[in-house]
Amino acid sequence: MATERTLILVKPDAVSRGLIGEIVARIERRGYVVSAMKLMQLDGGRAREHYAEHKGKAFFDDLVTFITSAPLVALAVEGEGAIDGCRQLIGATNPLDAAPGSIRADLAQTIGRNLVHGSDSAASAQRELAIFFEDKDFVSRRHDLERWIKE
Ligand code: DAT
Ligand code: MG
Repeated sequence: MATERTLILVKPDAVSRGLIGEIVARIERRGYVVSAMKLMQLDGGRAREHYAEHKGKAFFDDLVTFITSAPLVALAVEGEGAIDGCRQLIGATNPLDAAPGSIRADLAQTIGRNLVHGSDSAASAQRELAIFFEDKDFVSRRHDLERWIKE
């Protein structure tokens, strides 16, 4: 296991529903730390880049329209195994398949409005973080992580 950095998006539906705090709180309660955070409205170009793996799928255009429709919050989140750990906190893509206690099971109803994005691998995290953040946007949370994690 190693400290990892992942991209989390509090998507427009979650921002609109006033769930920024609820979602960030769940991530922080797990012990992960936020090392960059931006409230922004995504442009189409960056949306298509972010969701490039889904290009050509039936839901792609709706996905891009939705993710650019209103503000979202992009976060860089760090911790031991944070990539898979955040996916676990978020839950399965379809809220009806998500484990009880996960964000999507507790707070969402449909796959098209499932509130949160989390990178699914180290390669995805690196690629996606670069779409939302520059190197200068990150702060060091190393001391906080070292204080709270023990193998
Ligand atoms: P995840 O967000 O769990 O990584 P994904 O990468 O497969 O899921 O898809 C990205 C987003 O696209 C997902 O959060 C919601 C939307 N989506 C995926 N499959 C869909 C479908 N069958 N119908 C409508 N939207 C879908
Ligand atoms: Mg995905």
